[in-house]
Amino acid sequence: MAVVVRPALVCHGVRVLQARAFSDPTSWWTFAAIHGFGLDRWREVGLMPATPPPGAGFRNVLWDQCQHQSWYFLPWHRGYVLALEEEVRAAVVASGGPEDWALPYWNYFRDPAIPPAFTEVSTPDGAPNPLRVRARFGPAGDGVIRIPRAQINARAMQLHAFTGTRNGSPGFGGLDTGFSHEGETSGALESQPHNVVHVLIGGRGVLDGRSVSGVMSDPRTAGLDPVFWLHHANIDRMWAAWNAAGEQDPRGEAWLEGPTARRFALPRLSGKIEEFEPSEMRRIDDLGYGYDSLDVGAVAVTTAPEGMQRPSARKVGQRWTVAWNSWVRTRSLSCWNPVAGRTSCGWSRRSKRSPPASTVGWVR
Ligand SMILES: [Cu+2]
Repeated sequence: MAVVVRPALVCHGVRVLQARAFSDPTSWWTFAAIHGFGLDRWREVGLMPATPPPGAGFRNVLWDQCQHQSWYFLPWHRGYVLALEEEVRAAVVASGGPEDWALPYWNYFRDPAIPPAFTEVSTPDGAPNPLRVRARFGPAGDGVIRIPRAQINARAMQLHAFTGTRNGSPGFGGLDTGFSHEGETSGALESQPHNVVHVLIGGRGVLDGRSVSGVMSDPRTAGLDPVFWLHHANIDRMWAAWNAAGEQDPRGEAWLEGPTARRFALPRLSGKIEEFEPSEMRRIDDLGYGYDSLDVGAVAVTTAPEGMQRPSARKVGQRWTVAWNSWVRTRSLSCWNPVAGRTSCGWSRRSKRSPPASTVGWVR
């Protein structure tokens, strides 16, 4: 069964989250701050909400968590995308949308241009388009978002080791680190295409007479741009494709259980802030979703495409309407319980620990 996902529903979901106060753990603003926060940067790009931010206790648990230059990059971002996705889905379902709504992914190897849904100034009803961000400048700084094919590659897919070494390959997934909000060496997939696409989308340009870095160019602001989530869905898909080709994630406790200095924590539909660890993020089947295709679509991939295809029997297709482009991401329903209105997947719940806060930069 193919389900057409109308962009209006996506806009609606984003609008619902954006209408929530900054102090709400499930607001758009909180999700962005979970990735990273910088007051000056949020102001500079014109996206600081008018509502007051939450208190320090809440900020210390949730904000500034994104894992970069680390072997936790992939599992942390998988959990992060899932948590936002379930919030948006709840808003979509509440408005009469499909219960199996899932985030689309943007495969820029196949479709270099951002879809019009993300660039139009207003939605068909004349209201401002919540999928558009003004400080999204693109490779030439002129607001045209096209990923030059020559500047991205998927060579990471050829690596067999997940974990990198300090003097050798960075590995598919990155170096063995503790909690790493910033660091020195990105894993191969994190470098290419992840970091490169961030900077190509965000770029640098002029906003209200000032030269500023784009929202997507900086981890402190990236989560504010709705296209962030489609980019990360594609990175998540590439990890799933790498596993589907038979490659193995780390098996030691240090990776499986996550960092001890600060635990990963996300707001869930339950209304609680729940901790999670990489061991829970290994298998997308167990998490209740899949992709319509695990073909990365990049020439550099040497793995046989048919070896990367997954069985599609239990998948439910989802598709943007043609006018709003045609990326597809599919999701099975094994974890989604529409009656309870929440997922039944069990993420671990642990006691809170105290965190440090810092910032990172992809800005060049
Ligand atoms: Cu990212």
